[in-house]
Amino acid sequence: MKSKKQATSVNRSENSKKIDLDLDSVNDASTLLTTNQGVKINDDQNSLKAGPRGATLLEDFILREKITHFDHERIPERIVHARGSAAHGIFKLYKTQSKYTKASFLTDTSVETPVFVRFSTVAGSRGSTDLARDVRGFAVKFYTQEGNFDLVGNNMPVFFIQDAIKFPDLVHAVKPEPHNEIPQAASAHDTFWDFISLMPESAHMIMWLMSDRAIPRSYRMMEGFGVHTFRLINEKGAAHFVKFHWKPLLGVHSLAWDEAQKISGKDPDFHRRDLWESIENRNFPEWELGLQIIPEIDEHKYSFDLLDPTKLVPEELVPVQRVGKLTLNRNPENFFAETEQVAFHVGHIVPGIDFTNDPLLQGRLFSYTDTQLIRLGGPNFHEIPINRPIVPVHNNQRDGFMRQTINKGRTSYHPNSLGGGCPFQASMKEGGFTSYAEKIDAHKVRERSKSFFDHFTQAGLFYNSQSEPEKQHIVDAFSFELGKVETISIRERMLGIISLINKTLATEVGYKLGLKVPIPEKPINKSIPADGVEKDFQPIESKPEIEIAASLSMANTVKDTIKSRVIAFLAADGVNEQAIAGMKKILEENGAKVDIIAPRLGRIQGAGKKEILVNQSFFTAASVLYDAVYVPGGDQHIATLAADPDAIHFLNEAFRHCKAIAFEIDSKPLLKLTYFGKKLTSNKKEDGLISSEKQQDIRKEFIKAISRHRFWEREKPRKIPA
Ligand code: HDD
Repeated sequence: MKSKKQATSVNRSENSKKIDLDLDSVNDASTLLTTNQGVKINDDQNSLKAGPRGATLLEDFILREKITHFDHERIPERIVHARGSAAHGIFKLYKTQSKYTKASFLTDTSVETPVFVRFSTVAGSRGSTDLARDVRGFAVKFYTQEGNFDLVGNNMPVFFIQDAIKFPDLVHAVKPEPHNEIPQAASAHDTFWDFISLMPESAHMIMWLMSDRAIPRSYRMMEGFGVHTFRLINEKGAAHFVKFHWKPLLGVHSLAWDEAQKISGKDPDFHRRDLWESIENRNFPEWELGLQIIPEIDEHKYSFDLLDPTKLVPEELVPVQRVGKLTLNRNPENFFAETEQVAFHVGHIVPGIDFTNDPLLQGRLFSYTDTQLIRLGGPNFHEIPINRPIVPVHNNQRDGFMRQTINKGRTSYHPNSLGGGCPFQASMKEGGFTSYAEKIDAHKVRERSKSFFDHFTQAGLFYNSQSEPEKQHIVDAFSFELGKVETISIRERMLGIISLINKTLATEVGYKLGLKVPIPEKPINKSIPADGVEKDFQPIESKPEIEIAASLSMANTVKDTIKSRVIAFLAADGVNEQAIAGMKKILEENGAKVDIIAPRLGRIQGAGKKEILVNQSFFTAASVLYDAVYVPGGDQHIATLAADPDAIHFLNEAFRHCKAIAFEIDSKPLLKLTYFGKKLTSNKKEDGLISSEKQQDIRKEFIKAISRHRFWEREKPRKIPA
């Protein structure tokens, strides 16, 4: 058998062409076609028939096997988070956390823990756009030396609901409406906002969903959150509360909503492609694992309840300690076998980590196994390669659909003597899992703690902590989403809820909807306390510890790198090739990628007669797929682009989406035709527009501008066409 990865030429039949095959895609050295039972197939062209013109015979096991397998190629997609992309990587700890936990991957700095990470949108189906306004799933499977630990989080630190019993309602409301299956991958419709406007506890999460966090630039530029409060347990059995965070080293960056909608048409795989290509180009995505540790004694210290998943712990109150690094360095070999079949579960924990009584978390502990049973067809999904732990599995579970393990011996029960007592229970010393012995002494009730009833304070904190452009984007998002709602009373009710979060926000959204802000309907929390008498609890208002949390605004994120940004160079015949070469070199040295975009593919000829390879044409590219634009000089090239409406549109759109644009002074005749060209004639400096006429070192200035990501202030006044 040839070694893996070795490329070879395989010539199978006399008249077949020689083709290069990567042996990874071939099951073994023999390339003969077989059935799934390994029987070699002699004829894959004709089914077995009673005579050349006769009926097909039921006996044809080869045909039946092939068709049956084909019929079952699709499995039920995930009910939520169906659209996802994933990658392999490693997690490396910086410093032992043994003070807080005994989990080996958080205590032993010599270990590299393999991981598999799946990012996703929530509402859309498998083939939907990556660019929906939506929460992003951020699920990490750590294959630790003590078994698998899954951190099944999102890119937002809070959730819509407080109790898992409402999850089916939430998902039914956000999915396409049941009568006509519209809209796909969008929350902008009546049933979603009907539900949300009646669920005041969703107020905080809705603010995140209406913020730019819901339209990330890249999976690589999102934060991740475990959302719930978990527990860390150390060797001595002492517990600390913990919130898990992922901090992207490239910073947290988003797109403009207009841009996201256009990308949905131009490249709906935008995030998937970005993740894939970054890894192929060895621009490995990186995050630091952050821990917010809270001593047990501080359980009731805050104005919010640590068990309430609609609340976050501001970093300003409890700093995030960065304890290790996650690097994604390998793309999956097979989308279905890995990305689709991976099964995450919040209940996959290892010794040293434990749950809290967060009622959303408690419900999730049931849901994730149950969903894999239907999705992956039975109880043996842990045997699928991507789900297998790297440590051995020994237990007395047997049989069931798709069982892979051939268990040997007579005993499948414990205790036994015939099997020598195997497998044995593991003592704590041997790493056996023991649950944290939390004291419980309570009545059995269907009730919610009153400490869960402040729904608006943190929603307001989030809004107050945003920069002006971020606030404006929230107004726009509400105006878009509620504008798509057909039932006026739902718009009005939601406007009432918004007014409880922030009055100015409600007035601005109301203006865009052409509605007066109503007196809000009193949101009511129904609850039946232990005495059995139904009571309505009014929302409470607690005094927040802080008025503004800088950590909640993306304006304060990392803005000092252009690593992996994609820059468009517009060019045509007669372009100044030195300008192209010089700018390209310095951008690439700083880690960016350059695409030369011209009116046609192939090669263009520079002013000095040098040939330049074109990467994209105006037919295949669009400004929304790029982070910044550069226009080199050259008279003939500028004249060609000035006569091309696609080139002008490209520039206008990049300007509208607040991107950095750099241009050489002789490109003026083209820029004069753009919307922003007028600004060039004035002496006023426009942030993010860099010209060799005004800036001394255009290359250095351009790099600085790209690393700022966007110049959102440019949206004022908001009258930019494109
Ligand atoms: Fe969930 C998938 C994250 C609440 C039930 N969830 C799923 C995935 C992520 C999350 C990232 C995709 C995993 C993957 O890539 O395969 N879910 C969350 C977060 C929640 C949350 C951060 C709140 C803090 N989920 C939640 C509740 C329930 C579920 C309350 C049910 C009671 N979630 C599911 C599920 C899914 C799922 C139906 C669908 C596919 C799957 O599990 O494997 O069981």
